[in-house]
Amino acid sequence: MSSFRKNFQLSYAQLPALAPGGEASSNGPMTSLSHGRAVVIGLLAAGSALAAGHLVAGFGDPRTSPPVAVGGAFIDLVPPGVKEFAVAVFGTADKLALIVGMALVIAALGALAGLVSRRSVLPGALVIGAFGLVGVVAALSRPEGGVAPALVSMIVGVGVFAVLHHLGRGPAAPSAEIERRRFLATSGLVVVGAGLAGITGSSLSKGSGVATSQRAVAARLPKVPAPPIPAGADFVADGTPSFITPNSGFYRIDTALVVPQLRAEDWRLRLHGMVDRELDLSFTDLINRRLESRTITLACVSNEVGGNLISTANFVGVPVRDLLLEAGVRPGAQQLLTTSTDGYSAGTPVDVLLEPDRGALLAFEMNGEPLPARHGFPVRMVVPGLYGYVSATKWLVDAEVTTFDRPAYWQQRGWSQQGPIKTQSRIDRPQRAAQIPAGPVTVAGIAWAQHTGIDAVQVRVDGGPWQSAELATEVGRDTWRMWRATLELPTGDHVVQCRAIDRDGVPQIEARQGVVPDGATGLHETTFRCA
Ligand SMILES: Nc1nc2c(c(=O)[nH]1)N[C@H]1C(S)=C(S)[C@@H](COP(=O)(O)O)O[C@H]1N2
Ligand SMILES: [Mo]
Repeated sequence: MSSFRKNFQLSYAQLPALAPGGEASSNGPMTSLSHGRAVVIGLLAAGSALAAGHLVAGFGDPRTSPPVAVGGAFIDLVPPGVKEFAVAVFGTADKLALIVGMALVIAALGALAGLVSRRSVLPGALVIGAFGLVGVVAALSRPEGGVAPALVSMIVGVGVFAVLHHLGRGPAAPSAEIERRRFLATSGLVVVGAGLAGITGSSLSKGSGVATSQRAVAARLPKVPAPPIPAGADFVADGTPSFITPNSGFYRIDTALVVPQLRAEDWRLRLHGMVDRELDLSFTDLINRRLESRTITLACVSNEVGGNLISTANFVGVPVRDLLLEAGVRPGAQQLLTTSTDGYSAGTPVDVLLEPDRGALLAFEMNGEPLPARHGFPVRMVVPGLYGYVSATKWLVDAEVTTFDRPAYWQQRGWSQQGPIKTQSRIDRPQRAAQIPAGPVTVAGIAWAQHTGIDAVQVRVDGGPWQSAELATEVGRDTWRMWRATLELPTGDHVVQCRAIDRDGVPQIEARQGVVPDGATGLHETTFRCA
């Protein structure tokens, strides 16, 4: 029998001798814990459980780290409304909010485990064990599998709790001082050990080879010239974004709590389902095919009117149409169901992908670099004119031609099957609640109607007549278009609204609608003050 088990049993066996409600005292061995000590013990047990699981996950798949697996399961299980709410409140910081929330819950559970265990080790050990079990169940439910980290977490959590609990109740120490030092020293060791385990786990996870793989890909990127961006394509000096969004500033939306790590060398894609010939491609096969370079403005269906979930980049990749034609799509096929390595999926209408001039790509290059890990390395899909949720699968590993009765991730949660991007416009300057001098005021922003193009943007002040804005040089119909207008404004509060009109002469929808189920509509407006 290990000494740990012996200690555990010893402390437990002495329980009946306890005086009820007794506080920790130095001379009576095995009395009850002070509240402070109980909380410290619970927190340390929870902390070392997480650190140990994280360490084990670092040797394998970082996504099996217990809080990551639990967070991932949580994201997939919550009702869609909650996720909507989280994105609305926290925006792209929704993941950070979830992590902070989980840290608070874990700390509270740790403290609770200590507090219910002031006399006997059992209740707290059960709380920690149950909590560990949640981790195991979450790990089992994840596509990446791997329960070892969660099991180790549970065992270490319960073990550390039992050991500290035993020491914390002052077993047979010659004096209060010695007892106190022994407890502090052990707690200190636990903190250092957990810290080291956590840091080692994190650095192991980072070294999973994706950075190396990206460097190798960068060295053999085929040279496909990007379409030139004409001068005057943006009005940065007037407050619009730059025409091309740098990769570091490109908006990010996905359900992955930890960025999936997939090496180009390990990547394979099977195109199968309702096709005449299945295709099975390696990364090398992919980049050796006919390639296209396209500048595309990607937008998220969760973008509120005036929101910033929209960005533009130049992508290089293989035309999806080429692959579908080579595979031979069978009659009756409706969607291409693309799946990512973390189990996310999107369904893209096959007829859209087969349009000769659609320009859908399996992209591996973004603004001259291999795809950043956050944006889907090594391969993702991009389809001009469709919201990301129905088209832009990142960390792509499978593509199945099928029918619409196989709902993809967001369709299972009530979002629309078809996701064409709605014509929209946004005011970037003046900023909301700005104070600016009266007189000539330049209003500037962006407008988009991907795959149709923007024909005009109009602005209106304080409900007056619509006036034409000046458009920046057009780059293409698949990208946003910047606009500006200089207005003569007297002192006082003003409301400016903007409205985009697409290449077919159709103005954007003015009626307000939220983002569910197929994208927001309504006019963006900004209120500011001229002095
Ligand atoms: N694997 C995966 N791909 C995904 C998603 C996801 O959650 N997981 N989200 C989609 C959504 S909703 C959008 S808007 C785009 C965003 O791409 P970006 O993060 O590169 O801007 O990715 C799409 N591809
Ligand atoms: Mo999205």
